[in-house]
This record gives sequence, C-alpha cells and structure tokens, in this order.
Amino acid sequence: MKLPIDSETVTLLSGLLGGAKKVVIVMHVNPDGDAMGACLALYHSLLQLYPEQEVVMVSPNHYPAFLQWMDGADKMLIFKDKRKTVKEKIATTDLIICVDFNALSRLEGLEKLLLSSPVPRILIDHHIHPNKEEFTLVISDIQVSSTSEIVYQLMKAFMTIPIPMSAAEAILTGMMTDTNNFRDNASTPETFEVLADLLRLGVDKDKVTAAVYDNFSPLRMKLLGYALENMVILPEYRAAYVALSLAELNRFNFQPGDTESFVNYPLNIAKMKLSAYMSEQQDGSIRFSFRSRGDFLVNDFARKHFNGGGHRNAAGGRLNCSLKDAAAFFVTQLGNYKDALLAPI
Ligand SMILES: [Mn+2]
Repeated sequence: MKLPIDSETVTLLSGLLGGAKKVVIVMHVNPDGDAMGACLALYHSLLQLYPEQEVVMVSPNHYPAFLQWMDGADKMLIFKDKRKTVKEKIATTDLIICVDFNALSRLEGLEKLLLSSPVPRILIDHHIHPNKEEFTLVISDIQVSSTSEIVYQLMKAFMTIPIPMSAAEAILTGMMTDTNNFRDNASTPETFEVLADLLRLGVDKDKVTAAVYDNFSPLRMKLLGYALENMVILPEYRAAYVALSLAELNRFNFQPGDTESFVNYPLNIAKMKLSAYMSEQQDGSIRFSFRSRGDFLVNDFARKHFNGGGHRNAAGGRLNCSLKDAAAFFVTQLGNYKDALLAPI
C-alpha cells in the first residue's frame, strides 16, 4: 500500500464522517465485487461507529446475483428501480461517498443528481486519473489492488472500535474479486498483510471463497464451456478472445455477473499476453473486458481504441458496432501492437 493515509486525510475524513447525520454511499454502474465490498464495508462500519447516522447505499443498476449473499446487499437501493427514493435520499443527505470509480460520468443518470447536491463528496478509489474537481476529498491510489483494501486501511486508521465481521467479510470479497483470488500482480505484500489481518479477525475465508467462486448456476457453467469452446486463439499475437452475442447469452439464460471471470481464462494458456472478452449488450453496443500480462498496458489500449480505460492489466471499453465488426476491429488493432505483444514478459 503506497497510499499515504496521512494524519491530515484521517482528520478530514473522520471530521466529514462524524459530522454527518445522513450519508449516501454510491457505487459505479454494473457494480462488481470490489464496489460492493467497499460500499458494504463502509456501510457496516459507519453503522457501528455512529449508531445515530442514517447510511444509505445506492447503485445505478443491479449488482450481480452472485453477490446477493453479502450481508446488507438487500439494503442496496437500485436507482433504476427506485428513482424517487434515491432522488429524495440524495436531496436530503449531508455527505456523499463515491467508491471504486474515478469520475461521476460512470454513474449513468445518477451523475446529475449528485452534481446538483451541495454537500461534500468523498472519493475512495484506485482507478487512474480521478476527476479531482468533482470531489471535496480524494483518497485514491492506483497501486492498491482494490478499493476495499483502501477502505480497510482507512477504517484501521480511524476506527475506535473493532471492524465489524460483516465489514471484514465485505473487504475480503472486494480484495478477492479484484485480484482474481489474489493471483494478479496487483496483489502487493500489503494486500497479503490486510488478508492476514482479516483472517486474524476471524473472517471465514473458505465461506467467502465458496460464496464467490462455487456459487454458479448449472447454465452459467454450460455457458462457460460454450465460451471456451468458441474462444479464438491468435498465437501470432499471443492473444485470445471470446465473443458472445445476445442470442448466445440468452440461450444460457444469462444473468448479470455470469460472465464476470470469462476474460481471465484465455490467459491460462501458456505464453498468452492479452485476453479480451466481448459481448453484445441489450442496447446493441459491444462491451469489452481486457486482461494482460506484464507490461502490456491494457488501459492505454482500451482508452485509445475502445472508448474505455482501467488498470494496467485489467481494463474495459465499449464500441457501437456489430459483434463481428468488433472482433475484426480488435484483431486489426493487435497488428499495431505486435512488437509489444511478442516482447518477452
Ligand atoms: Mn476496484
């Protein structure tokens, strides 16, 4: 953890948190395990720390079903379904905390509500280039594997009571999912120190692992088999991709979250450097996920060609074209990166 949680940040943060009667925590659109983990960890910790405080969690749209087990997930207000309630909560809150995203533009509709509120906004995140002007206090470090890990460090720095078990479980979930079960190189010695702290607190790692990884529907498992069967391997670029159309996804009764880890599989092939998962969305656009190994900067790749961004080795993007054209465009781009892709890892 490189984040300097200096005493000034801690004083500012605890002042803002302690002074608020009402707090709204906001996650990004299509929330993942880390967004949920950071959000729920804050929620449970604030409830313990300031029992009088009203803490509300808001997500622009639904979180994936595989995270439903998380303690407090049922309390999440989904903006898409409960616009009036969310509007009211934001209009009357004293403080807004944004977790796991770097700019309000990632909120699809919620952005306007947040910008119209005069209350302080805190950002807690680990994505590159946070939009600092949009926030009163920015706590951001791209070196940290997950926002949940940052939340843990913050809690440790100023909580006067032990971290509640439900918060500890949420933090572990966020860390686990953002590091691909602690496999990615974003896992630092500090990541494992936090993991050790959580285990000492008594978190049941086996329970969380099973809930996250061994909790899929039979059809989701079949969808994975289908995706791998149809994976396109391009050894000449040390790259591979999986592309799924809406019709293919629907054939397997696709639910949000079902394809969460699909992008990781191509990198299980020896010598692979870049992996992409692309899927047709309800609105006809194509959503991309990218993963890379070593110094191939997949966030640059996503930003330059796919209207996206992210982390060094994990990023995403979107194009408005057919799935076939999206795949062809991806392969064409590989041609321009041949040297970088074929350089030793
Ligand atoms: Mn994250």
